[in-house]
Amino acid sequence: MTMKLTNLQTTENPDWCPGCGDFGILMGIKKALIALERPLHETCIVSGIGCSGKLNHFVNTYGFEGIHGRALPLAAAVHLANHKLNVVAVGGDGDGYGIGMAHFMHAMRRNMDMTYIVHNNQVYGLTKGQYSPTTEPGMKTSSSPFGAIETPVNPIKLALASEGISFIARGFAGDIQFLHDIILAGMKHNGFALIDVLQPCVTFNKLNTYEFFKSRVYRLDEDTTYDNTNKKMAMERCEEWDTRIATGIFYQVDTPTYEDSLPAIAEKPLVEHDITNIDITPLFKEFM
Ligand SMILES: Cc1ncc(C[n+]2csc(CCOP(=O)(O)OP(=O)(O)O)c2C)c(N)n1
Ligand code: SF4
Repeated sequence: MTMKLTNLQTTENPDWCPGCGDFGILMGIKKALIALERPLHETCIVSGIGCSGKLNHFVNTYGFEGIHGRALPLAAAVHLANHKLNVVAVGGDGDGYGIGMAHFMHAMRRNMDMTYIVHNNQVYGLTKGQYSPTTEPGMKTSSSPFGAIETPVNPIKLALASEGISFIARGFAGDIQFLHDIILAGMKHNGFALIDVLQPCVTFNKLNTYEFFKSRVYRLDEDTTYDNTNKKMAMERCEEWDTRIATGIFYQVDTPTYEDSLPAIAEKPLVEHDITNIDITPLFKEFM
């Protein structure tokens, strides 16, 4: 039986502001899950804290809302316990590129098979619009009343500079069909897939609006000269911002994953190991 959007509905309804880009990301994820054609109990969506962090309440899969900045280590734990699952981590730019930055760097170099979707609205949404690591210089927010003075993080550039990561993409919450294609490709990819999503925060970011992005975004897959195995080309495209902004898969390669080198899970996932005859009392004695 083909899955429908109604199968993904939960008893909770989003309390995001009307028009928030999070709705587009939610729909992109739901459509990708339908196209993936895997039973819903095989997906786990792990989140941090933020407006974005509530997303897993609204999708009828397994889910875990963790703590701010810690979506990736939690997702890694879920994945290592059962690496056959479709593990998706979600969070904001504050969550992933600020407080969770160290986890982001290490997750990329480990290349575990999971998908990381960042709702990049360039502000801290939930806590009322303070500037974030991706806020544009000069933007006035409650915590930068004279304009943000820091150089913003370019997540795509940072990912390209990291060794290990094998899938790097950018989507736009205002182009749900293409976002769905990118998310589906990320879920199908064997390795760590970063999907940075341009997500308008209609309440606190009056600069990076739908109009701002609509007049700039273009799709890399419509450019026949673009080669997404070429890092140098990707580096050039991710520098664009002022007049045009690339969306799509910047970089994708097939490289070994972290779990490929773990003998303990070579035969079957950790959760399927028989632990009935394992005595952990000596371990307790050692540590307690
Ligand atoms: C350790 C910790 N520090 C700070 C907070 C307060 N806090 C909650 S969400 C948030 C930022 C939210 O911004 P972002 O991660 O970009 O997500 P968004 O709400 O924009 O989706 C902060 C600072 C917290 N919950 N825990
Ligand atoms: S504050 Fe911004 S990010 Fe949060 S729900 Fe409202 S529009 Fe969306």
